[in-house]
Amino acid sequence: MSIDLSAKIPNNVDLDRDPKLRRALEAWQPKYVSWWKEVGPVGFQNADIYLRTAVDVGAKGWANFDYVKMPDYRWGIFLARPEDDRTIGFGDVAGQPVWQDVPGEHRAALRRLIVTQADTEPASVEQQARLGAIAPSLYDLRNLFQVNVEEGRHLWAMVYLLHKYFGRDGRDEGDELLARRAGSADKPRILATFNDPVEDWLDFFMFTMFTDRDGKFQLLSLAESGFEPLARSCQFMLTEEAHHLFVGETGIDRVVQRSAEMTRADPNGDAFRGGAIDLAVIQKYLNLWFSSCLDLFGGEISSNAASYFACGLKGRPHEEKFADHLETDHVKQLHLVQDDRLTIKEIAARLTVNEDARDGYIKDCERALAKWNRTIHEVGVTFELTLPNRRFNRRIGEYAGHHFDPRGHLISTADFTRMHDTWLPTAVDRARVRALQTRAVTKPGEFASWIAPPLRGIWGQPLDFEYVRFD
Ligand code: BYC
Ligand code: FE
Ligand code: FE
Repeated sequence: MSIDLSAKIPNNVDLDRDPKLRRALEAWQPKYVSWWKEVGPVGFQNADIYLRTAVDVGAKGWANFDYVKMPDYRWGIFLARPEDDRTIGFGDVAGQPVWQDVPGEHRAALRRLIVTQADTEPASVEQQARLGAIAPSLYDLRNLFQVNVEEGRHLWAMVYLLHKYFGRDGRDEGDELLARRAGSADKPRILATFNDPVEDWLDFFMFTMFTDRDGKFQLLSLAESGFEPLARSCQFMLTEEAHHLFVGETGIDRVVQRSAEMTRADPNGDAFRGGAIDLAVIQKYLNLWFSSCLDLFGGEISSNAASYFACGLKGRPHEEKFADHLETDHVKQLHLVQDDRLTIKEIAARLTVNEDARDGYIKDCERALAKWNRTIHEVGVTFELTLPNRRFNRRIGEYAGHHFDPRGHLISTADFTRMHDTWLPTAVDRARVRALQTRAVTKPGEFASWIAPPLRGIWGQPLDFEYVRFD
C-alpha cells in the first residue's frame, strides 16, 4: 500500500476507485487552498521551506524531506495499515468486530466527534499565522511551518471521513470547517482554547507543548474507536504529532535554559535585562496554557463521554493499559465543590472517562516539567517551575465558576482577582516578551537572544542549514 504522489490528492485510500468521492474532494481542494492563502501563514508563501511530506505510512519512508513552497505542499489522505481481525476494546460492544462503515444509530455522535477534532486543525493554523515575522531562527521558522502544513493535513484526514461516510451533511461540514475562524466573535472555532490568541513564540511553544499534547491524547482515544477508518486515520496522525510535541517541549526547554543563564548573569537576577524572558513570566504562560488545555478534555463528569465509551465510539488513551474495559461497576473519587467546600465524591467510572484521559495527560506534562527544572538546576539557579493544580483557572467542567489557587485550594473571587496578575500573564508581561521578538532572525545558524539553540538540526542537517530559502 504505497502512496500515489502524482495524483491530484495523494492518498492510500484508493481514491481512484471512487470517482464520486474523488470529485467531491477535488472540489473542496481549491477552497482549502484559498483558505490557506487567506488565513494561513502570513508571508513566506513563496519561500522554499525544508519540509517533510508523507510518502508512505510504513515505519520507514513516511517522512521525505525536501524544499517546498507551502501552497504546493502535497496534502494527502493517509490511513495507517489495518490490523487483522481487530475487535473493539471497550464499552458495551467490547469484543465485537470493528465497523468499516458508520452504524446508523451512531451517525450523529460520530459526525460530531469528527467535526470537533477537525475544527482544531485549521484553528491552530489561524492562531499561529503571524508568528513567522518574529521567528527566533530559520530552524524554528521551519518547524512552525512544518507544524502548520501537518495540521492542514490533519484537516484533510477528517474531511475525507466526512465526505466519504457522511454524504451531503459531511460535505457541508467540510465547508463549515473552512468558514469558522479562530477568535472570531460571530463564527468562532468550537473549543475555547482554539479561539485564544497566540501572539508570541512563548505562546507557540506552550501551544505545541500543551495543546498539541491534548491532541495526542484525544487522537489516542479516537484511535481506539470501533469506527475503523477513524481509528486508522488517527493512528497515522499520531506519527506526525510526535514532531509537534517535540517542538513544544524542547522549545520551552531552550527558552528556560536561556532564561536561567540570564537570571544568573544579571546582578539583580533580571533575565529580561539580558535579553531573555523572566522565569516568573514563563510560569505565568505555563499556568495559562496548561489550565486552558485541561478544559479540552471536557467535564470531569460527562454523560457524553460515558455514552461514547459505552457505544465503542471513543475509548481512553492506550485503552489496553486500563485494568477494566467495561467500567460498569467501578467508581472514581473526584474532588467536587459542594456548599462552598471541596468534598470527595464517588462517581460511576463511565461518567469519569474524561478524567482518566486528563490523568494521563497531567502525568506526561509532569515528565516534561521535571526536564525543564533539571535545565534550570544545571545552570545553577534556584527556581522551580510547577504545574498548577487541575482545578486552577478552569472554564469547563466542575471547577468552572469557582476560583482556586495554583495549589488547588478553593478561594474567594476577591482573592483570585487580587492574585490574578501574579498567576497569569499581564499586558505588561506580554509587552516585555514581545519587545524581545520584534523581527525574524533569518541568518542561517543565528538564534534570538531569548532562546538557546537546539541540540541538533532537522533530519541530520547542521544548525546553520538554510531551512528556509527566500526568493
Ligand atoms: N471548549 O460532556 P462535556 C488537537 C462542551 S486537540 C468549549 O463535559 P465531552 C490539536 C462540549 O462540547 C484535540 N466547549 O465534554 C491540537 C459540550 O457541549 P454541548 C481535539 C467545550 O463532550 C493542537 C459541553 O461543553 N480533539 O487535535 O465529554 C493543534 C459539555 O461537554 C469544551 C477532540 O477534541 C471546551 N474546551 O468532551 C491542532 C476530540 N469542552 O453538548 C490540533 C473530539 C467541552 O453542551 N472531541 N465543551 O453543546 C471530544 O471528544 C469531546 O468533544 C471533548 C469534550 C473531549 C472536546
Ligand atoms: Fe493535528
Ligand atoms: Fe499537532
